[in-house]
Amino acid sequence: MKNTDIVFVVPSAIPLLQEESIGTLILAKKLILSGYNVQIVRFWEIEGFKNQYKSFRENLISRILATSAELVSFYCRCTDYHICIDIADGLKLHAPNVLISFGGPQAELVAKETLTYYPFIDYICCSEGENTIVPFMEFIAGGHSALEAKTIPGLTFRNEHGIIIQNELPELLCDNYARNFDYYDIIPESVVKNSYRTSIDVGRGCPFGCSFCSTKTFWKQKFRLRDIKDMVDEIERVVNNYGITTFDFDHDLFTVNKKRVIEFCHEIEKRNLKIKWFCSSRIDTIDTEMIDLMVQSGMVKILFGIETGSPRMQRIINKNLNLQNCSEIVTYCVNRGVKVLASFIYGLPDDTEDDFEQTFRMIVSMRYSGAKIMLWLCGILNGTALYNNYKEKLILQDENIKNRSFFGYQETVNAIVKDHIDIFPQFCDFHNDLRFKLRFFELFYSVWMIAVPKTFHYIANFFVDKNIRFLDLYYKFCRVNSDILSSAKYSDNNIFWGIQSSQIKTAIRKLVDELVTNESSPFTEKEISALNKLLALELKKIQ
Ligand code: B12
Ligand code: SF4
Repeated sequence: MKNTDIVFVVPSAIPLLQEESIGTLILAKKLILSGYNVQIVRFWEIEGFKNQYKSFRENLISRILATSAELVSFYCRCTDYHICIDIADGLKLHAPNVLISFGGPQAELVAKETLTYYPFIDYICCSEGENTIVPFMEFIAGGHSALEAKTIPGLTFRNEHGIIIQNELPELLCDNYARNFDYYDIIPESVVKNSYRTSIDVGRGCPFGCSFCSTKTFWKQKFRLRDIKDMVDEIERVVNNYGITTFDFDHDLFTVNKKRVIEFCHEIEKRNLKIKWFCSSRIDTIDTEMIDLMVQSGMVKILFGIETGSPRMQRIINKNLNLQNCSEIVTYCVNRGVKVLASFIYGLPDDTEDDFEQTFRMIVSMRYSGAKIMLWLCGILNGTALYNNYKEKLILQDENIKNRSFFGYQETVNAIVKDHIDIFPQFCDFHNDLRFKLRFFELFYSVWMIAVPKTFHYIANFFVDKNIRFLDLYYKFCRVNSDILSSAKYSDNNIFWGIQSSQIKTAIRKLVDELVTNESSPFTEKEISALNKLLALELKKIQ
């Protein structure tokens, strides 16, 4: 190829391997092997990133223009979609002849709407690109006529009459797919040098159908696990060439096929690879035999999406986990020395207080079994059943854009969100009494279970014994601390939401005082003294 170049723009926030976009690296390398000139521009490379949006935007546009590329491809996730759109707009203004394409998990889910709303975006590349990236580049290099565009699977484009055409999606890679190339040579050397862990593509697609999940839609619920030998070859190469021995497996559900997971573990052991690895799983696709082998072959961390402790809600969100097995599996992993991340969603549309009480109790019991809890306020994503049911009820608040996006509140960029909330549901809220009441739940969790875990454990055990609702403890916390909570602001790197440690201590103290001094307090004098002792010790440790 002579002059045609492509620039991939990726929203990697930190110069570390685990932030690299593997999909982009694979596509970039494929193009290089086919003779194209490729550059990858990462957000973190650009001055102004994260703190000065306007100069970041200008600098990024200048950086892209300096490459004189014919095609600029943005990797799009929901959280930065408005940013990608805003930058594409500025880019087209500076260089009307540059072609702009969007790819990645968010772009496909709103492909038609995106081309309808934004004339400056030329193409959306849907689905996985391994088999379409080279034909797409050939098409661009050959003069990009709409007639040829029809032949590229997964492409969404405007034809010569301006009508938006969506080609059929490409056939997805087969199960057991292999890759006969390495892409580490196109990652900046400093990124590789400074990283001790990396992500690795081990397969794609989850066969389940949870109502809140958009990855199952993007990967078409087609489960694939990479060829075992090919995967372990890659791991071995990375260990030998770069000295990196910790791997995050990029798969929504690594453990679907027991036989092949076992095969993988044996292969790692056979080659005597001393690695540490992390994967995502479901409680009902794993058993103790698998866990033993996984631990032997280096698994040190595992994520279980449990979402809700209510069997009723398990059915409603179509997760359908048998909750009886949850604590057993989590405890087994913890006892084997594995770090367990147990993920829960709160503020789900159909959650009742009874449902949430069950979730709350499960969170507490898992936390004290040794799992690390991940809490997510239910967000609504395109491509989900939840979106289909709630799209008419979405409400946008500036505060939400701020909380959930890379750059905080930006007047101009947020106008993009406000104009078309149908493609930005993740920034929206919906009316729901319980969800509103639970708006301080993450803060409560951090304050109690992280800052004073022993005190909380004491109270929790007491509540279980006396059959008192955990939720009432949370409500009480909110009531006695309404002054502090009203000033709480979400802050990215502060688990306490911008509240000062002196306020945290006061908030904790106030609740305990309320619990023990109240006339109807269920605690005896002896229990109060034990509780105060514990609390005093833990409060001392808060800086
Ligand atoms: C690893 C990972 C990360 C890594 C690195 C991500 C990265 N730079 O790629 C880290 C940990 C940094 C990360 C962060 C986040 N992530 Co993430 N992440 C993933 C994960 C698990 C794997 C991504 C991956 O490598 N997939 C495998 C590769 C091969 O696929 P791919 O990247 O999609 O690329 C293929 C296609 O998209 C396509 N393609 C892409 N570009 C192009 C371009 C062209 C021209 C063509 C033809 C094709 C094409 O072809 C590629 C090859 O097949 C996915 C889940 C998943 N299973 O995909 C979530 C996922 C992408 N993440 C997601 C989210 C929401 C986030 C966060 C916003 C989470 C959060 N709330 O903080 C943050 C972002 C942080 C921020 N502040 O913005 C969501 C996105 C949802 C959406 N609708 O957009 C996903 C889908 C998970 C989910 N919850 O559903 N993430
Ligand atoms: S949430 Fe997990 S189990 Fe459910 S569909 Fe998504 S990836 Fe699959």
